[in-house]
Amino acid sequence: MPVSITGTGLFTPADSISNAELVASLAASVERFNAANSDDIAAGTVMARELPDEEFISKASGIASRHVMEKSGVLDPDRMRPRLPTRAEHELSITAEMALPAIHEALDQAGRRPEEVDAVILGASNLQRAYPAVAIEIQDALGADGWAFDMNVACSSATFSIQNGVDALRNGSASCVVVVNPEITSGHNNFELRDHHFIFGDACTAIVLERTADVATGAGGPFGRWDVLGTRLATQFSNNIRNDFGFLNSSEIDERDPHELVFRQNGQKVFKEVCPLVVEHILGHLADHELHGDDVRRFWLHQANLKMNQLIARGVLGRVPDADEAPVILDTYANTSSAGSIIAFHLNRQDLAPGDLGVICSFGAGYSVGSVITRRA
Ligand code: CO8
Repeated sequence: MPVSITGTGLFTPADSISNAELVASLAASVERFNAANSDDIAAGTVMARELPDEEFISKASGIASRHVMEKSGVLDPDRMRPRLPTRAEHELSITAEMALPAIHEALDQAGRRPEEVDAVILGASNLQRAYPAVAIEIQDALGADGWAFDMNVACSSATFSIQNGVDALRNGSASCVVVVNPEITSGHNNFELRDHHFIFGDACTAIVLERTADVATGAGGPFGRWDVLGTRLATQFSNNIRNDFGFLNSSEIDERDPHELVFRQNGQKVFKEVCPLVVEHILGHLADHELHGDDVRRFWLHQANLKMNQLIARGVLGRVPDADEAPVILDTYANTSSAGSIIAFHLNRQDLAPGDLGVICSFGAGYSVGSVITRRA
């Protein structure tokens, strides 16, 4: 049963932080930390923190700036994390708030009213709370019926939630699915260490999925209707990207280092291990559809690192792709976790012609890889 993407939406937070601003705040924080711990550092019981470098960030990652939900707290050397007002139960949660404009934009493109939605799948690395699911709160705010749930497969959450949506449409358990990926990565990034502080940014994307036979006339408008030819997911366990924040923290006997309760990674290992995994995944998925890399007009890849994307696209195409073949948005958004590949799709598909093929691909912690092969109708 054919399924189509009929709309996409994007919420971008107003606050943006340049590499220069980020490096200045971390440098001040590192100097204060090292001065406050000088005796322990001299005794070898505490590790001195190292100073960040602006040039390193742009060369190693391709990131120039990132959006965040709240900038002043992140840049305060005495805080180094966002300053978000606590909300009462009757107020809309902050992740639902960033999701709604993205969803409304996607529904407008699809030519659907909010009350026509009958499934909301929220996929994100950084779920706001244990329960009730934020997806259910969003369903309520939309005035939608049906069902809703939250899921987390780290940076691959968008493609994994798309496959869930496609499956629901195919098996008849929904008729108009919204997939939404609100990522406040700034709440779980480690802004205190130079290895991690530059990597992430905040954003939210939304996608509307429907059975092709049910699509509204003119759906997609100038962005077109995108038929889903196939989805494929894969996982392989690794501790190289890890965050031990969870519901058992307060019951654990040994107190954890706070840096274990936020994002951490062995970036070089991730780079080396994930790139070949993704290349093999995309080639295998294309081969199952009797397609090759050269048949694909555009790749909307997860946006973690520019060199990583070039290496992956080179593995699939056999040559370095240009920005038209594999668009880059991480220069101004950084790694927005699950939202990244969808931001690339949202901002870079209008110019393609009917019949053009594209691949959305996300990858990250788990490890996890997901791909969606899609064709403009
Ligand atoms: N300034 C100056 N020096 C630095 C800095 C900095 N900011 N950062 C690191 N260095 C130093 C290191 O300390 C190291 O020094 P030394 O050689 O003395 O030990 C040196 O520079 C080289 O460091 P690296 O080897 O780490 O540098 P790389 O060239 O590997 O680049 C990257 C680092 C950019 C992180 C790169 O490894 C990379 O992009 N890897 C891929 C990572 C990736 O894709 N990860 C996926 C994560 S996303 C995910 O799935 C989880 C979702 C969770 C979302 C949660 C949000 C919070």
